[in-house]
This record gives sequence, C-alpha cells and structure tokens, in this order.
Amino acid sequence: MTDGRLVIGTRRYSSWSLRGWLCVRRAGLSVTVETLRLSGTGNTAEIKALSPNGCVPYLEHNGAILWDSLSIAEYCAELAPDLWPTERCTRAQARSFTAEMHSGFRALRSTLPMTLGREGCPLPTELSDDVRSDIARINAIWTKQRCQYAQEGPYLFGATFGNVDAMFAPVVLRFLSYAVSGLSQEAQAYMQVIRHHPLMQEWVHDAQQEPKEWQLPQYENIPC
Ligand SMILES: N[C@@H](CCC(=O)N[C@@H](CS)C(=O)NCC(=O)O)C(=O)O
Repeated sequence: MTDGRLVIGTRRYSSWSLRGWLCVRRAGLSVTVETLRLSGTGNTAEIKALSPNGCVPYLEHNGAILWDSLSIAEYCAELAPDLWPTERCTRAQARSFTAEMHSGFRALRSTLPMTLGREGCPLPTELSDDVRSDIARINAIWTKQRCQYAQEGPYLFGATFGNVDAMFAPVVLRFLSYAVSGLSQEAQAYMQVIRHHPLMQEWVHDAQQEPKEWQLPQYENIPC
C-alpha cells in the first residue's frame, strides 16, 4: 500500500516527467509510478483524461493532487526541506534558477529535445543564435554555482542534490546527447556528476526497458 501515485510519460523523451520523478524520489514519497506512452502529438488521450492540464508529471499523494513539475518540486520540498538551500537568500536564488529553467530556454528545448536513444552526436546544422544564447546562459549558471560551491559538494548548491539540480538534469542529458561544445570545465564536471547520480542511472536504465513500439520517429530520426 502506497500513499499515492506518480504518473509520468515515456522515460526516453519526457523531460518534465524526469524532473517530477527526481523530486518525488529525492523526497522519498511512497508512490506507485505509472508510465504512459507519449503519443507524440502533445495530446495523449490517457494523459488528457487524467491530468487537469493534460500533461505529465501528475502526482496524487495523501489527498493532494499536483500536475506540474514546479508545483511537484515545491510540494516535495515541504516534505523534504533539504530540496531547497536552508538560508533564505540562497533559497531565493535556487527558486529563481528553478523558475528560470521551468519557464525559459525554449529555443534549446525545442531544437534539442530529450531523446535517450542518442549519444554524443551533434546536429549537422549550425545552432541558431537563440539556442547558443540559451546554452551560454546555462553554462554561466552551472559554472558560477560550481565555482562558488566547489568546497561544499558536487551539486549546484553544494552537498545536496536539490530541486535546482532536478530541474537542470534533463538539460545535462540533452547536452550529452547532442555533444554540446564550448562548456566550461566546471560545467562538464557537473554534467558527469548528474549523469552518474544513482537516480539518473535508474531513470536511464528504466528508459532502456521501455517497449520499442513506444519509440517515436520524430525523436529517433533527428539527423546526426
Ligand atoms: N509545465 C509542465 C509541462 C509538462 C509537459 O509539457 N509534459 C509533456 C511531456 S514531457 C506532456 O505531458 N505532454 C502531453 C502529451 O505529450 O500528451 C510541467 O512543468 O510539468
């Protein structure tokens, strides 16, 4: 008997599901995880029937219902406060980075979608200025945070894998899939830490077990 359920989409592609799942797992919520196959239309019937905004991640936990990765991150931090830094101003900064990721970087997200079938393969065409500017901003955030917290631990705010790391985790997978270049040494080291975190290993492993029929040509046939 669990305290509820977390519904996610195809692990191979669903970056928002990964964010929600990381927060739920980090907070140690006892929930059943149910995976729905993304149809690829952005309009998956089973998700539409279940989730108020027609999207995953969707969480039911002890009577609470949540349907957006950011609200799930906040909810999880109520139960596991170490998902945010303890100091007020530092926590405000962490919230701002999390919100920036949640609402921004659209050019990056649409040009380099998360697809775990691809490893180390750049796009054959030049990245647009908007995508390069998104990459530069993320590189700057990761570099600054890693320099500032180098002595305290390997994550963006030091010793603890928190909500900010969860929000940026799919970007790490994207940068590795598309062999994004020009990143600082600190950013590259951070990417390795995130990629090898046990929860990320688990996610990628589970993604590899998904049925082949779930794969979508639009994400599998992006030119290399
Ligand atoms: N703002 C939402 C975005 C969620 C979202 O776009 N989820 C996608 C999957 S990654 C989805 O459920 N799309 C509906 C579909 O593909 O049917 C969040 O942060 O959770």
